[in-house]
Amino acid sequence: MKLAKSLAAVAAASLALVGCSSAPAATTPAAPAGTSSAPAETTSAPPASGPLSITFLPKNLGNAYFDTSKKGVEAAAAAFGGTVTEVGPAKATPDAQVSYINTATQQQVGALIVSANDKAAICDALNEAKAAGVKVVTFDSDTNPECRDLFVNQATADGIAKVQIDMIAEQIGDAGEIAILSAAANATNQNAWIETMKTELAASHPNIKLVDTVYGDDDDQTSFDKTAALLQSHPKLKGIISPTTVGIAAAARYLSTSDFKGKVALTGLGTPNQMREFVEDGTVTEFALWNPQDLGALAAWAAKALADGTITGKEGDKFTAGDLGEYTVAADGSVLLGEPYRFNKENIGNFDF
Ligand code: RAM
Repeated sequence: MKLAKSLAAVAAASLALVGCSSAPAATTPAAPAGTSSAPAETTSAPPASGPLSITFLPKNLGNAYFDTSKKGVEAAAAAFGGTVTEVGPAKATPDAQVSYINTATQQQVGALIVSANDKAAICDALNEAKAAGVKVVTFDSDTNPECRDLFVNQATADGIAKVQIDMIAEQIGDAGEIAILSAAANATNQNAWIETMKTELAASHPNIKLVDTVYGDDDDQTSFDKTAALLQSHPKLKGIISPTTVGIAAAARYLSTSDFKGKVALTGLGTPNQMREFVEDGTVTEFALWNPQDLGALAAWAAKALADGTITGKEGDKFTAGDLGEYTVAADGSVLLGEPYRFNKENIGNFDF
């Protein structure tokens, strides 16, 4: 059921992306977008006045996944009357985001929406931003919880780990050597998923052996080269899991013209647009993701609710995220988008992101 719901939501959003309007597939009736809620009772928080200015800070620029997330942030901001500026480093290194955070603080923006390259390295800068009244929403890749007001999570670590282990197990007959091609070595999200994947392997797949984990730094060329190196150093490799949209696309490109095509399985997390040709040419059978546009939109609505004082980020706080419906803040100040969804040759044609 969840998958069906998720499919509808992803398909609806992708239709929106190509410009067709469609009925929202959200699970709950959407509240009218842009209704300004009653101002928060007078507290020490700075009052919300004027349109919300948002600084959007991805791990790095030039990643299609974050380009799609940004569309969601912009669509939400257009609905509630806010502005969005994207800034970000060229490389996804631990402290490369600090200077952008400091600038946003100096500019006294209303909110910062950030996917963290490191859970601790940007904390001082974020705490200064918060002290200056900027609402800090992490999305996609979190910091330590005390450094932000809210984390907008794409799916549970358990769900993301399990879908990837299930897919590789199905694709290699539940036995043999596998490796992981990850993003940057400090990425909070990938590291959490990798830990959970190891637990899942140990618990349920005694005949699959994880022989290596390498890091492509969410850089296309580095990921491509690391794929070649993995295949060289592990001649018995039966499969690769790449839990990053940059990594899986680069690995697929390498495999597609190599002798390993069809012999070494590749799965993980990818965007349908980047993976389509490799599903169609038989390099990849199945991979997974959530909808990055919805994730961006949810982060923007969360920032708006924080700025308005509708929520403070504590467990049980509720807010409406436009057409996506109502969300409740869980423990650790996180908000969950949904479940990962699997893409394969039967359904990939329905998606455009
Ligand atoms: C890359 C980034 C991002 C991650 C996706 C799956 O685009 O590493 O943080 O969530 O892959």
